[in-house]
Amino acid sequence: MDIPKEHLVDMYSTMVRIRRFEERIRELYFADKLPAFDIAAGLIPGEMHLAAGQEPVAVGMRPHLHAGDAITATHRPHHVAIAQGVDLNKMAAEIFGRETGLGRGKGGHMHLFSVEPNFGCSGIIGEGMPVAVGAAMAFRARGTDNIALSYFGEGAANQGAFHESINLAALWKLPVVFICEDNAYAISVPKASSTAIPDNSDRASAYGIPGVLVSDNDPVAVYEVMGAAMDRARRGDGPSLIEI
Ligand SMILES: Cc1ncc(C[n+]2csc(CCOP(=O)(O)OP(=O)(O)O)c2C)c(N)n1
Repeated sequence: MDIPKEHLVDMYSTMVRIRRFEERIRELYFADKLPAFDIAAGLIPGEMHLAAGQEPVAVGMRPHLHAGDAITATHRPHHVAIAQGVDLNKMAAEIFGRETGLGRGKGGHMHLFSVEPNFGCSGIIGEGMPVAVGAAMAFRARGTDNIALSYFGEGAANQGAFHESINLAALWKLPVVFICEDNAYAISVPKASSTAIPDNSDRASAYGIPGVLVSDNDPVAVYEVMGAAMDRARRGDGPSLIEI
């Protein structure tokens, strides 16, 4: 596939921006928490979920995104938020619990909400899927060509919200793309001990929608697969399920 050079540069530079941002967050997160790990201590009290290695999953959609598209992400949200263009300073302020943060410092790193661009995430596993379906319904009702993207972990694919959201989106041919980020573990639970089949993308056929597996974390492959799924949703042909 011929990919415009500016798309490759954009994806690469965004992956570097994500990695740099998260490396710095990691350093500052551990400040004053060690030697005996104290989760309540330091500049960022509480949990921290970073996405090192998952940058390609986030950046592949960027060149296909339109202004006004909605994205929902997970408790591991920074890479997707940065890839959509959420304000880095307000996002960092939120992570540090500052009044100048996206949610006035009340939400912390798992609860980043932005109106422009249209982004949300949650510490509740599977929460973003029905929200994306709702956004897609709103886009259809308003007659826009906007679409919704819903990112979730492979652990979330065993939630009831996964079935309910994909079934309804498929039935009503809503403009949504469901993206399962398979990092092999639901925090500490191996995929093979929680999921009956190896690939969640195979579950798509149960809902009558396309299911695509990107098995090698390659940003160019993600770009191609996301482009096709996002075009399909924008044309009104309904949702897709992609596992990366
Ligand atoms: C509804 C709900 N149940 C349980 C939890 C506790 N929990 C937090 S992270 C996690 C595993 C998530 O795994 P996955 O979706 O694969 O994402 P990953 O952390 O691997 O990126 C669980 C069960 C939660 N946050 N929400």
